Amino acid sequence: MAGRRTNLVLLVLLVLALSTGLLSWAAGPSLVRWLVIAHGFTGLAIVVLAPWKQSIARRGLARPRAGRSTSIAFVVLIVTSVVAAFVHVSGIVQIVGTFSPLGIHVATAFVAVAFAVVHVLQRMVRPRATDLSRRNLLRGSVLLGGAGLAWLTIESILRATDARGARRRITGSFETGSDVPTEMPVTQWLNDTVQDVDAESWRLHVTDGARSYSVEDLSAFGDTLRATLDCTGGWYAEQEWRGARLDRLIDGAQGRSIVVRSATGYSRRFPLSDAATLLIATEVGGERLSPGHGAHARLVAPGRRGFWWVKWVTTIELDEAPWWWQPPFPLT
Ligand code: HEM
Ligand code: HEM
Ligand SMILES: Nc1nc2c(c(=O)[nH]1)N[C@H]1C(S)=C(S)[C@@H](COP(=O)(O)O)O[C@H]1N2
Ligand SMILES: [Mo]
Repeated sequence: MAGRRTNLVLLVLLVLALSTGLLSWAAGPSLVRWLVIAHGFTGLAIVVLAPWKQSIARRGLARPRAGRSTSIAFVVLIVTSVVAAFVHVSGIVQIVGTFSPLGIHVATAFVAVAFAVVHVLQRMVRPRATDLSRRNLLRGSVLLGGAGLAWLTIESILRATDARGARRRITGSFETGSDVPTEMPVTQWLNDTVQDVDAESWRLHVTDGARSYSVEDLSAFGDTLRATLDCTGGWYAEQEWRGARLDRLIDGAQGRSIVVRSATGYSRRFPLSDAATLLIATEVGGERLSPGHGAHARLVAPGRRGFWWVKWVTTIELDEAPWWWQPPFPLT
């Protein structure tokens, strides 16, 4: 019956929405645009299917049984998540941080995943070979077409009305404080706290060769870089960064990858071949970094999302592990 197929398609779309969302955070500049668009398509396809799912849900709700409250919590979370996504896309609410529309979108989507797992296990549906019939594939293309049309309609309305949403970057982020570092948000990935350390005694340690640098040493390198910090929370800022290129700090050191570690323990690992494109910054916009933005040294990682831009850097380690030997996203 048709309800079974609708549920199966929803399952595929939920998995795709979750994976394209997460992959868009991990992707580099060449892929991110396509992942964000694919994410919009899958999310909108779920919305397009809502009327069909609504009649299935009505039928299900008419027969009270175990799993009912899970299903209801799941609808509430998914609807909240999608509404928050549309608020973000429109650009009408300008909050940054945990309670930004995008923050709410992602948080409710993550919680919804847990309920989705329970819902699907409790209401398991079996795929059949005939689900891949020519007729159903045609239906699938009509659904994709519908999602594409919805996407184009939304983007055209944003452009035609010159809404703030039309000025989203390819990652979906909004410009906030470019060239005005004091207006750039201070954000942490999860639970790090701002470090406020005396500049005189502060040192950056490079483990291989046991070198260490003071703020003045780093600043004296005078390397500059214009780069865009793009937070997965949905904002970005382009700034003029100044400090020391990472390859100059580790000159001659051996290894396959570089771990850039914060005083807080937060760290990210990079391929050694990236060293010349990375900057250990001591200044932004012509001023010393503020504690919030990572004083006395923070990493500038052009083309990578904000969570790679380690703040309060105190150690740089080289070793033989490959760069991908780390959790895909920081755990603190
Ligand atoms: C957007 C995602 C989804 C939402 C919001 C949603 C919500 C609901 C709600 C509110 C009900 C009625 C209450 C109940 O019977 O538990 C329901 C029923 C059901 N759902 Fe879902 N669901 C979603 C996705 C799925 C998926 C992916 C599957 C399976 C692969 C599925 C399978 C079912 C089944 C089999 C029923 C029972 C229908 C009946 O008894 O006639 N649902 N769903
Ligand atoms: C699994 C449930 C999810 C659903 C149903 C969903 C659905 C949507 C929808 C409908 C949009 C608006 C698309 C548009 O109008 O172009 C959207 C936008 C967005 N979602 Fe999700 N999403 C989910 C999970 C996630 C996750 C887990 C992430 C991140 C890890 C994420 C990140 C984003 C981002 C960054 C945008 C903004 C894209 C833009 O500005 O064009 N989503 N999502
Ligand atoms: N040590 C440490 N560095 C960190 C983070 C963190 O939580 N801890 N958050 C990252 C994230 S998610 C972003 S977006 C940027 C934010 O930099 P800003 O606060 O200077 O704007 O710092 C990155 N560097
Ligand atoms: Mo971030």
